[in-house]
Amino acid sequence: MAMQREVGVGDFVLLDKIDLDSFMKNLQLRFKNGKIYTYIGEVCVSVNPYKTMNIYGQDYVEQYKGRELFENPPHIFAIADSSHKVMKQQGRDTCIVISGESGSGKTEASKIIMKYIAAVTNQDSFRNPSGQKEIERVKNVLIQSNSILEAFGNAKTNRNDNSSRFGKYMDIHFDFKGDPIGGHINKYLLEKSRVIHQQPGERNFHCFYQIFCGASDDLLRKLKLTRNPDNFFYVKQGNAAKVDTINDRNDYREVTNSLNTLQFSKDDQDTLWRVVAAILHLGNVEFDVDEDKLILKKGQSVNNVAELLKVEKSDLEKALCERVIAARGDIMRKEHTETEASFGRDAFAKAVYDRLFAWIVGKINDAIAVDKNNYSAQYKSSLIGVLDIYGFEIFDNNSFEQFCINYCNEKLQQLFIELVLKQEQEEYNREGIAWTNIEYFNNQIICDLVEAPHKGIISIMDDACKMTAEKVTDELLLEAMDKYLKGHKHYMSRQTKPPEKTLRHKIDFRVTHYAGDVTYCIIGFLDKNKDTLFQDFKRLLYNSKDPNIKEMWPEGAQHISEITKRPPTAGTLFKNSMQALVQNLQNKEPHYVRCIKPNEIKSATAFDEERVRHQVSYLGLVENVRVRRAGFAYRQRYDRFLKRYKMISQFTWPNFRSGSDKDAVKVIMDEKRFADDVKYGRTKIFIRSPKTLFELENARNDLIPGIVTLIQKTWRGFV
Ligand code: AD9
Ligand code: MG
Repeated sequence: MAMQREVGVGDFVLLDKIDLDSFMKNLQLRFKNGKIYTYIGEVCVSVNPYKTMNIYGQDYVEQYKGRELFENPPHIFAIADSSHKVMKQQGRDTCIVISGESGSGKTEASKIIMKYIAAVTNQDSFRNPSGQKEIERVKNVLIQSNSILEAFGNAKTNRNDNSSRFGKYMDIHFDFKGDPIGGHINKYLLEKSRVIHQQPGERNFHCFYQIFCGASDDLLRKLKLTRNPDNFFYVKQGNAAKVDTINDRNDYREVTNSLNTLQFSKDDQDTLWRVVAAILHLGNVEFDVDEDKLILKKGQSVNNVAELLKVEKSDLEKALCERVIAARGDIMRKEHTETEASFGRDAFAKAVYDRLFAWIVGKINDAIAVDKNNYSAQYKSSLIGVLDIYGFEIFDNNSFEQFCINYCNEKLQQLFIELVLKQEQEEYNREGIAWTNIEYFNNQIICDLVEAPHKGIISIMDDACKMTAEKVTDELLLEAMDKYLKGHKHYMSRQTKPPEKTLRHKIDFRVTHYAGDVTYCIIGFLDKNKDTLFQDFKRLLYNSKDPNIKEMWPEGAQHISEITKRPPTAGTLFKNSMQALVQNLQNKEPHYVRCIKPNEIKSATAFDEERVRHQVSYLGLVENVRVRRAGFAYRQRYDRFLKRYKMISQFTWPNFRSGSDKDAVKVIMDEKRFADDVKYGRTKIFIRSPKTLFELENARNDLIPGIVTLIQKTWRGFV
């Protein structure tokens, strides 16, 4: 036990005192000792080590495979194993929800989980070598899909060098033996504004830099690029093309390998890099006004874009400088102002990238889909869902994207509260154990502030977007928000009282999120919510001679006069996707990994107490421990309990006398005088104090050497 004290307790429920200070002390002690994982019951708290840990090798896989949580020191492998075990043994769909702020280690955790699942499956299929080969292929493509998705969906931000700029939910399907047979990825709102703009110190998506560093001279020539990203406006604004922790050249090679493995044909890969290069050239297209007429500035960029996208140059020029509109039945051409033209070009670049990303995910899904030839449509496979989203973030400038990302984190926090509490409550009810409620902050109020019909921020934004463009501005949107949300405990702007000095008049509003205050600048919200792309661009791409590009833009076939319905806004689409996601997760047995970022400087040793304390608080981890304990530090099924502790009573060891498992457990606990500290549920024993558990463990440990000797003697008798 002394040993255990030095590195802290492996499960926070075993702490003598449950408060934030004791929690922090334990977490810090463990971090300093290289123990990055600690449980709260079945929830795994993980602290980003910011260094390579030697704890994910085959030896560790063997140690955790098929074991119960309490049999080994805390590890994310145990969570993955538990999820896999439940799925395999009970045929239930499970999910692993990984949450935590930006840079806390979610994406790494999701990859570790996938590798673990790959390592423990398909080990005994020697009787069916062809099946085994197929499973190996599936495992390989599932893992390799990561490098492609990260190249196109991750970027360096000021909080994380490899920050996920899209949400990812991946289902892995398993056959009845528990071996993976395929998967499916759902992606959520890619932060496409990054394509055209980056804050100082940040980069565009990784793929843009990989191409400069990794592509062959020949390919670069075809793409009309030189090795220097500084010539391209869309990738140079952050002034951070080189990142110490990133090797773009190697990553390019890895992505190419993965593309090959995932059966992206030569033509597909050709399209992919051509579109990326076209976006780069598009960023250098500039406009001018000559005698009141909008013109394109001279240069090669437009030619390059047209050639790379395989569209007619004259069509591209037209789409950049004017648009076709339908007004009261008449079709007219309207020349852009310079501002409209720049806006149109940027919207075009963002949309092209967004569609490219969606196309890539679609192709990955084709490659990882369950093979219909091997498994019929009726085949009932079980699955594990792994959720890795963008973490809560606060920057110097926060816009619509941060608003969506932080709302997504609110939804997940809400799910955590609901499921963790609901599960506990249900368990106590099911087992017939009396239950008292624990106080905690319920962030439903913030979810409502964002998503409620009529009076939520998204709904107010949508109403503003329905007005004609000339009438409504971002400032007016803010006024409308103030009108509806004035006095809301989690909302504030300068118009609300008392005046808040740090907010800029008429352009800022603040949301008090569960994880802290975030000030959003309203400028750009309306445009980003409307997410308009002129039909001319859609038609242009639909007419591309590249069949892949054409396939990405099916709605380009529509004529402007046929478009009657306003498409749903970006905010509403995101809200709907979040609600669907939560519903999906609710139907699965959840497992949780709660990631914590130990410091802001990516250090392997620094433990920034204030920052960690803040995260522990807003994640509600101490409340989680309290709920988990709710007077009961430990609960276990009677049969499992007996398996572990039967040797401490002569009633059950060496021979079980008579009666049910529950009766036997009662006899043990009475004998050891623990009766006052336990409650007997229908199928489980609930133990109140961790001390009782320690004493049970000690009693067991004291006996084990004797038992080993006994067994050895018995065996010697045999040989
Ligand atoms: V974001 O919300 O996508 O911005 P994540 O996903 O939470 O964020 P990520 O997994 O990308 O964070 O981790 C950030 C960095 O921390 C990684 O690039 C690694 O350098 C480092 N990290 C995280 N977890 C581990 C780990 N288990 N072992 C070693 C780690 N390094
Ligand atoms: Mg991530």
